[in-house]
Amino acid sequence: MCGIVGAVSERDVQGILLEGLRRLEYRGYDSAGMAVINGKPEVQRAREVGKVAALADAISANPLAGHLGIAHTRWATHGEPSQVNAHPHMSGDRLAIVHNGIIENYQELREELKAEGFEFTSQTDTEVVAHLIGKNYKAGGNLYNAVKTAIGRLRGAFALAVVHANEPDHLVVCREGSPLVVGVGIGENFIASDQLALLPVTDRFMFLEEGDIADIRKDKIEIHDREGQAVERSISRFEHGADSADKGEYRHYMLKEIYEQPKVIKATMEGRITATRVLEQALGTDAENLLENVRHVQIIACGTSYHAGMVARYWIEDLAGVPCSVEVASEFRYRKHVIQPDTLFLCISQSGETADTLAALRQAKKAGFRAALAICNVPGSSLVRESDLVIMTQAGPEIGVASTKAFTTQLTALLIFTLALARHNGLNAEREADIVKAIHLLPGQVNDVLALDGEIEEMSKAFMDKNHSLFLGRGSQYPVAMEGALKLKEISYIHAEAYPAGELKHGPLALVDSEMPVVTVAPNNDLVEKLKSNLEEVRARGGELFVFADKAADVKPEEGLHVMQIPSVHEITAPIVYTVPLQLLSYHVAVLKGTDVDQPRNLAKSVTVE
Ligand code: HGA
Repeated sequence: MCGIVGAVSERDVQGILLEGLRRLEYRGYDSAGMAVINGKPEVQRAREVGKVAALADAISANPLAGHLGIAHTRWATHGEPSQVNAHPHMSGDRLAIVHNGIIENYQELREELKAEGFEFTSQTDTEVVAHLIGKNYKAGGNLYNAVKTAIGRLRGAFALAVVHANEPDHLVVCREGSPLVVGVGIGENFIASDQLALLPVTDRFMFLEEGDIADIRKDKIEIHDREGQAVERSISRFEHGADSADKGEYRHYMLKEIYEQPKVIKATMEGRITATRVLEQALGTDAENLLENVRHVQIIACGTSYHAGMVARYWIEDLAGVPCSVEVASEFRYRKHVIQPDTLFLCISQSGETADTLAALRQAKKAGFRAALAICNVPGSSLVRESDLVIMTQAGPEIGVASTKAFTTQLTALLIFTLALARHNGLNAEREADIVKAIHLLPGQVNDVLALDGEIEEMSKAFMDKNHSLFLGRGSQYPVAMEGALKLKEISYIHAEAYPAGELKHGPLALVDSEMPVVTVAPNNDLVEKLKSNLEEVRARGGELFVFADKAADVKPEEGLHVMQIPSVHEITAPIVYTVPLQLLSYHVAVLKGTDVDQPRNLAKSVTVE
């Protein structure tokens, strides 16, 4: 997704902006650009399709220099990747703007501005914002007021940074649904989509809140909230290592990555949902067109990503009413298969280089399908390059071999995708709003579960000397049980099997005795009463139960029945929240057993071989 950088300083800002863009490359993008103000009456601008290196070459051939500037890496949502669509966009030759996000009502605004004589040179929604601000500016405002008035008319998700050659000593920025941080310097200040972009110039940051608008000068930062009240946002220091590939304060990468989940789930939803709606175009310029004609979804993945796909099948059939099949890539690619007409081929892979998944995609391309959608964590990977639509998870580098944050961000992305597809298939606005609100609650709810870490560590002692275990779930929690079992196998080497709870009596119940711990996930959905009967079946055979249950599910602890209460969550988002205690359980069992948590025996992170 797009990246924004801006700077106001005594020194020339061009190098700071370019380095910032390089550091945002990981987000994925198709073009890059920069605008700088240097005392001349007009803005200097450079834009190139392709890499930041191409922009750097263009700038070294035609240098831009100045004390105030904004820059951007674009991942197109409105209009193809091209030089004319690349940011910054301008209104006249003095006002320049960079934008991350989507303006939902851009068509209507564009018509209105065209009728007033504004000329458009791009197909982007961003240029509409540029002209809207330009119009307010001409009407006699200053830049700050012009931006403030303009954002009152915008619907969607956006972070904006705006400069005007007549006001060469400040930039005006705002955020609503897309990320933006202010980097605080000494005698200079900065803004960016992500702290990482600014680490060469500062380690002090202010996080703008939704609806904030800020006036950034080299020696002053003024922020107003949505209501127009002047507000202070506290300054925090970037903790070295908190985001980069080092363990920081954590004993293992896996634990660090489990704890990063509230943050990365938030990053994955940012810019893709408003308070009540999914922004379909955040899935790609062609999303609307492609999704309108999807009649079937075929999900292909391996390992943990396969479990994410299995959860998604419940969502897709429930919310969109579209038939969905899920298969592991290594099976799919070696059997004769029938691809239904108008199938969306959905591949999920953390690395985007999983050999079996890529082979399945390439094979399916020959058989024909409507479009390919990738859910992936690595921009520029083969999977991303070879797919028509892409949703990047924003998990950041995942070092632990056993996947944790990649899984929960895949689920977040898959739920957003499902809502977009469901809207084409009759999902009403009220139900969409209900689920989108539940998505917004996820970071806080995952934090609440992380607070149970000490209790889960205590629980893990019961698994230390066991050789086998069962994991049970029903409905969309069955794949969560599968993922829990996979984590325990991978890092503690305890044999773990997952079953849909209703299958117990069809075989695995024969295994249950006091040496077989049985882990169960029990959110409060319409299957909970049935699940409770399954628990009785285990209890009656002397099996020891470890149940992660919603308070309202009313599972009472007793001899041999350990209950960990999970805060109440929406039924649809429950699989994301319930994954986290199972990750922590496996982690603590592995630590107690003294295994190599981050690099379990025989396993590799990115499975690039068949
Ligand atoms: N809608 C704008 C910005 C896209 C964006 O934020 N991508 O991550 C455009 O298409 O240029």
